[in-house]
Amino acid sequence: MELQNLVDGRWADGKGEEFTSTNPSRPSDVVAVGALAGPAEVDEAVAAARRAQPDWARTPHHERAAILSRAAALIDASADAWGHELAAEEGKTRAEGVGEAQRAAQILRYYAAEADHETGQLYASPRRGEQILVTRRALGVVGIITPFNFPIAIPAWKIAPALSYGNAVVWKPASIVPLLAMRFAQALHDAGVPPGVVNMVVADGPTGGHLVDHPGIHAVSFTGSTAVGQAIAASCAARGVPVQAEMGGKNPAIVLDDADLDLAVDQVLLGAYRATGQKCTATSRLILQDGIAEPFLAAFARRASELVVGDAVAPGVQMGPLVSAAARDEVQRGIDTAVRQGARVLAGGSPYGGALADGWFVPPTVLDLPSTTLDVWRDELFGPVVGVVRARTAAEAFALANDSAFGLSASVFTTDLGRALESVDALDVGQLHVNSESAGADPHVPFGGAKRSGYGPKEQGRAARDFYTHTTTVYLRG
Ligand code: UN1
Repeated sequence: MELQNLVDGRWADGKGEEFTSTNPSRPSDVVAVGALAGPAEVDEAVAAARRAQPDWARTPHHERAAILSRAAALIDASADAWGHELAAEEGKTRAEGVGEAQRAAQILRYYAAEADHETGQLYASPRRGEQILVTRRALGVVGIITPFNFPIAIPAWKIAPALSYGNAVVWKPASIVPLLAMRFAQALHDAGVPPGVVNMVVADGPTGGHLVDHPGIHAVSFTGSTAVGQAIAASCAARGVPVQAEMGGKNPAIVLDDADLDLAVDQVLLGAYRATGQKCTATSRLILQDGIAEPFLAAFARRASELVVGDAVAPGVQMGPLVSAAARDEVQRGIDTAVRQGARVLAGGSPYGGALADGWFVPPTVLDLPSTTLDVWRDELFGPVVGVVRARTAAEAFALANDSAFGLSASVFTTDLGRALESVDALDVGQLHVNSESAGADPHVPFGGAKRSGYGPKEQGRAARDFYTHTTTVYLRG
């Protein structure tokens, strides 16, 4: 597949550096090849978006919604094919890829339905003959920067609300997954998004910086690493540009001594190892209350070792590779450092030999930690690695969970409603899953993190409307 960019409704070759995306399960297989976009194309895209946006905002919301619904139908119809391509380019399993495509369609339908909802409020006025009306308007042109790990769902949950509420978009997807980005942009284009309303530039980080710093941009939405998110937030804040940054996580799963053991094992496996642990919401810290710790760990380590790891597109495979050689090396280094610092390997831990040695695979890994001072307990490691500590009481478990720079998501496993409610009070996180895995997000409710996991307004649901619009308060007299 030839890598191209969509600017002002036209597909064109990039003018930047040559780039090849490959299949992380079989890195000699090329997925897409071409030239990246550079700053000049970002300038063209921003100019096109600025030209197109006023008319898009004046287009009746129901017409914009109909386009989003058409895009959803196109994606649903392609979900199987896209799921396969996603697995081949990104490394999550085919089933997860299909699920992600369907999720993108669901998100588009949610924001299409926004056309049927109220858009403002009417207040009484203290003055005779006056009403006060609060209306919403689009921000203008939004710069959108998305990560590799959800190449269509995360773009959908940023681009769909941006478009539904009347904004135009310049989108820079992660350059490592350009094929799925092109598929998504093409679906929007085919559904009837007018030229210039959605522009996609596949580019490297510095060109992304050019987009963030562009004077023509009215807001920025970013998902990715904490370091990049904080730099983007600082740059936007300095210029007074609204910004939302969804960043890293170090998400705990707490298993209390009254938990349903089988359920907890099943769910923590999903949270830790689906998508090869490459989710900001993945479980990477396991806090086990004394009493349940040993039976839980025995079952969990065995099940982790039994997961079927292999080519992400192959039937029956439960975990694919990491996205790149660099990602694989970083995760393996993190495991090796943990072992040097005293961690005991209960599952995984060492690189694969044999057929899997050629791809970017790391085994599902469980590390029993001597203390919470280890790097693997503190720093995000974007991969299938879980560190385990024990707690005497529920209160101690909650305190260990909160002792983190991050606050994205957490799981608590208990059959005691009182303890579940205690966890709601205790845990400083954006998403709390009681008796379910730490990942997952529905389109109609807020998503985002506390502390270093998030900056600015949250995403999705009403929160998305609040971010992608601002209010005009109209003092109305006849
Ligand atoms: C999910 O848990 O299904 O980049 C979504 C991420 C998050 C999205 C997680 N922003 O992993």
